[in-house]
Amino acid sequence: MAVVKINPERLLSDLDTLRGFGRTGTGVVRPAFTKPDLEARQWVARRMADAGLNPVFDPAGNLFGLPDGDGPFFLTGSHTDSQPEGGWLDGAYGVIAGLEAARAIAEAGGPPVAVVSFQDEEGRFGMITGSQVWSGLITMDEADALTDANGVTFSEARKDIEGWHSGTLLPPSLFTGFLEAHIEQGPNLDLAKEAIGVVEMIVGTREFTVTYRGETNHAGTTPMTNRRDAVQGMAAFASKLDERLRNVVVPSTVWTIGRVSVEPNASSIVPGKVSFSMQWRDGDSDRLARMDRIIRDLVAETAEAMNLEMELSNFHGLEPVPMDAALADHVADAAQAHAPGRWRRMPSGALHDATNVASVLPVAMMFVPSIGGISHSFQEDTARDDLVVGAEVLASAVAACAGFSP
Ligand code: HGY
Ligand code: MN
Ligand code: MN
Repeated sequence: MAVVKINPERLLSDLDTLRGFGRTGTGVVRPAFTKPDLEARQWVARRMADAGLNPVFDPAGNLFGLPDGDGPFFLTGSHTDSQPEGGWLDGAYGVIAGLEAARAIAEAGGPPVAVVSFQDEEGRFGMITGSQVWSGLITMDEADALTDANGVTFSEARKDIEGWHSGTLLPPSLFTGFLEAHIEQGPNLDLAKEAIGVVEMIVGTREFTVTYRGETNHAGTTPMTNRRDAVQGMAAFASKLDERLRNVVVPSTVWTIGRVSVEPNASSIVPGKVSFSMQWRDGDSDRLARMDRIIRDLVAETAEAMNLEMELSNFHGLEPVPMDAALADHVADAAQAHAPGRWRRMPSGALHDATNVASVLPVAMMFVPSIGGISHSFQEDTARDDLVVGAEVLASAVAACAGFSP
């Protein structure tokens, strides 16, 4: 495996600069289309231009760094938007390591490589929204109707980039394949003291919002036997869920109630309404479907038992996606070259833009370790040596995917 030399100082310096946009303690607050996100996007565009790439925004806010010429080009990158409370490397690592790979390959006399920062991977408005639009999996109109937790629509939010974008989506035919580097966001590599994960597949997910409506009432004068308490309904549902899923799930299956809103949300009022997100993930489509049935039945059974009205809304779903074997083998070869014996093939429990891009291009992914497996948290971090080794592996793998061996 021919290796490509990167510039570690340049890589780390760009990562540290990107961290400054929306920096909050050790993490970042940079949700899609917020001021820090837009400023970060403009800075990444400038760094793409510094690397000889032409920065192009599309109407969804996806930012591509395109080489001169007609292509097609191999594509690498990830996203720079963050969760409401995000880590400094989630997505950002793949964009900057991708930019470093493109620069290093060009400096080694290799072929031009394109770089992308997809918009709203973290789903402020939906679920990996920017790459879903770019891959043609949802229309721009469907995306525009999506709203965030405060009711802001994607359409309203993207008005801020009105004058930036080219007006059209770049055709997937401009690219030959996509390789995304990302932090693992889980504990496996860190525990095993390994440096690289070669991703074999990305799990699928299902999600919807459950709303229970009961009766708002006085917390002091309403007898316990006379209440229609929406929060008690959610509690009853949650307390039975693990047991109901026991015979369907496997150790790698996960399910989460992550967002809860209570109305009127006051300590002296029996809550008449609760809305909560119900999300589950697994590598098997059939298992996701069986869990769907069990979860819906338990939502309804609990509503019935506690005299609550129920509503399901905000449905999102992604099927599990296998990585392209040939591209994954290039990643494995590069891992062996740069981190011999310190890499493994593994699934991704996190969702990524590669899931959507796989519908139009061959894709692969690679991971670097997350310290303590922590992510989607201000505490997210990766050792700087691991950041460098990962970028070396990415550059050599992208070179091989692009048919170049220096
Ligand atoms: O939720 C996810 O797995 C991704 O990090 N947005
Ligand atoms: Mn991510
Ligand atoms: Mn994330």
